[in-house]
Amino acid sequence: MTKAPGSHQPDRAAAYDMVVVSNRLPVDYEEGEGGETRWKSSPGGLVTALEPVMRAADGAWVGWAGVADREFEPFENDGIEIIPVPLSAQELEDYYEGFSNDTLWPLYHDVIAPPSFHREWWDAYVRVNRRFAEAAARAAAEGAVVWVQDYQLQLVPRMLREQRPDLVIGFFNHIPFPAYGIYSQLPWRRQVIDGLLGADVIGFQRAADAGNFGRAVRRLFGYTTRGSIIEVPDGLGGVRRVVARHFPISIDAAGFEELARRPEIQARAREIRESLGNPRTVMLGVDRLDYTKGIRHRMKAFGELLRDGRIAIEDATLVQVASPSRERVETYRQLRDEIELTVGRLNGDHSTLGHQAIAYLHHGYPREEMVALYLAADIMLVTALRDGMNLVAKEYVACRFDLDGVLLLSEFTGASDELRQAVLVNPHDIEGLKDAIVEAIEMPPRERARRMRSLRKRVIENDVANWSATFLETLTGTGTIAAGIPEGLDQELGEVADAERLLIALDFDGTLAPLVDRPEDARATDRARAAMEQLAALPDTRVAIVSGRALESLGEVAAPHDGMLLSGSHGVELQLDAGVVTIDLRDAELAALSRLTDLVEQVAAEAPGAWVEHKPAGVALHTRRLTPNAGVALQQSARERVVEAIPGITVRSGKSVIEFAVRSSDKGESLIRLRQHVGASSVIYLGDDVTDEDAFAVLEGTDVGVKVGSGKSLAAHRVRSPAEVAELLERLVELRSAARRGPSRWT
Ligand code: GDG
Repeated sequence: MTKAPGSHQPDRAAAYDMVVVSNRLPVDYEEGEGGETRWKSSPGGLVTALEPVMRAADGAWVGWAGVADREFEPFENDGIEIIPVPLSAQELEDYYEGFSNDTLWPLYHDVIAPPSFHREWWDAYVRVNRRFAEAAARAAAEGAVVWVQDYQLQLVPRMLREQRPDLVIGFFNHIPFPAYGIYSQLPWRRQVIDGLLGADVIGFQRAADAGNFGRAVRRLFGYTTRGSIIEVPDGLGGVRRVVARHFPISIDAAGFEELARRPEIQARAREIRESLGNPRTVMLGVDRLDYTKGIRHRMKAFGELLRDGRIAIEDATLVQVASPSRERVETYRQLRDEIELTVGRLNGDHSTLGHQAIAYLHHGYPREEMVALYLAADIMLVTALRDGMNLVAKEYVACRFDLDGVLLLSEFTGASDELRQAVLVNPHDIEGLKDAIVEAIEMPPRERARRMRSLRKRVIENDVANWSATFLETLTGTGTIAAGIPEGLDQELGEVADAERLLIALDFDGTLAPLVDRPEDARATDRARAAMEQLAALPDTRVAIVSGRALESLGEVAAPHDGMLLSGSHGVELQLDAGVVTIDLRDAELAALSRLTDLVEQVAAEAPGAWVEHKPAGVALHTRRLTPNAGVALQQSARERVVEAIPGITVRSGKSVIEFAVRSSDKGESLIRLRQHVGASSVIYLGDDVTDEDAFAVLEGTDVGVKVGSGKSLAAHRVRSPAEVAELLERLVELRSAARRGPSRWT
């Protein structure tokens, strides 16, 4: 390999707090006229999203420069350190074109094309993944966050963790994850999953992808999964909790809209329409030339509509941008031939001298031209047979600030989970597709505007900055939380308020009640109390308080009204409609409890200000009145003494409290029992403490989890403080009352 110098020599001792690892770097290599190295930024959505985070966090990007058999020194580009990883021409063939694009890509897209399995491709995949992992390990500072991108690098998380257990590791899969029946064809199915499980958070596009992944983990490894949590043995007798969840990616919506509002781009859009002969309807497809995109299906539907006379050639043109892609992979060459044959036939059959049926463009275009095309198109055709997300659909919507245009969207795209107001289609159903195209052509302007307004709301709210912030927040637990109820949460509350039977479960201290020095002084805010009473009075609606406090203490501070369900001592005690259910301790547990009580009382006596709370199956040592350092030291000493004296004891740390229990139970188990008791079809859970994570972990499909305050969390939403909790409950009263006017459906 030849070596070329970068634009500057970095300090090799430099270490970065945030490292992104992806197959391709966000810059393209170009050779200057005199043979010198030049770099051109390639401004994709991921770069736009991560740039501010990377600059603020002293970030580095590890990836391949796009040219084989060359080595480049690291260099700085726009405030981000670029660390190129070299690939030989042979590795490019085996790791990238072979294993990534001819094994994994077709397999993960539901075998639309047959995947090829070759052992030498796999060997190259392992080798190259190791090289990326080593480069990232060298670049990362102590405790840094490393975010690995996409299917080409699935082994990197495990390899990184083995070298650098101090790192916080995230992974995001941009393409689908298939059902087990398909995934299991992969000869290296265990190694790939094991590679991914090296991460702390594994992100997918759709909830269905995360579900497929969880099932594969259970089938292949037998690990326990609870909601989005996978319990992975840590090799030391304990478990590491890995989060596998959906984080639907998005685009720089404001950036696209800004381009769309430029007068010169609007002029260009008009020019495009004119050059097509000003047909009544311009239809557009924009895709990498890939067999997953359903380009042939849309052409077939369009061709038949012309043939059957449902569309006249003077009235409609299909513009198809098919940007060149993976041209060295045989399946892609064949696809190009087939598509070009289809375009030729269709144009031959239907075009006239004045009107062309399909304008087929096998080029890449600058983003400005893409935006002009989006503005020129009355109908955007996204007919993918399988697509992780499909950003083109979101880009079209972001550009249509004029509220015109119809998005026709395949239900096999990730985007269709969010963009419900599009005209949704099954691209395999050619008759259905034809009807949908005609429906789109004939859709009245008011209906177009109504749908586009709602689509735009979704794309603008969940833009790519939001996506990366949500992912990183789950990974690291940091981020600032604004006052009030975030838009996305409000929308989900609206949806869940329609549930047939709703359970609203709330933690007490720090959630309903602001934290105070003396636990006996804690009280729920007046607004929260009032809203809870109103909610509990509504049909098909139950309210529960789920606390770590013993039931007795909870009863005193929460002063629950009739009909409220209570869970105390992390689920050891439950107060359901039929009375209090407490677990009975066995003799050995009773003996352990008495020994435990003595020990913890002794520890507490050593530090003035510490106190012990007694619970049915354990004790809690509170250190809130001590200085933070003294509190930590006391908890540590208690932990050591108890664990040594009582084998098998359950230990749980909370905010300024350490708890020991002779019978383990947690808020997750408690929430499951409450859900069953109530027969709830949906659950809302709000909590602020680490012990509430067990409850978030058991939330399902349409449930809503809300973390109060900062800190690492599995909850999909966050609010700032108990004041927002009260506001949220009041909002829920409003939404649920509107949804539940009429007689109770409770049985
Ligand atoms: C993968 C997943 C997931 C295309 N032609 C040109 C051009 N493009 C841009 C589009 C869009 C992007 O390329 C394509 O993104 P998609 O999401 O549609 O599809 P994939 O390339 O398959 O991406 C996909 C995505 O990763 C992100 O996670 O959504 O499901 O398959 O931005 O505008 N851009 C320019 N000229 C072109 O000719 N400038």
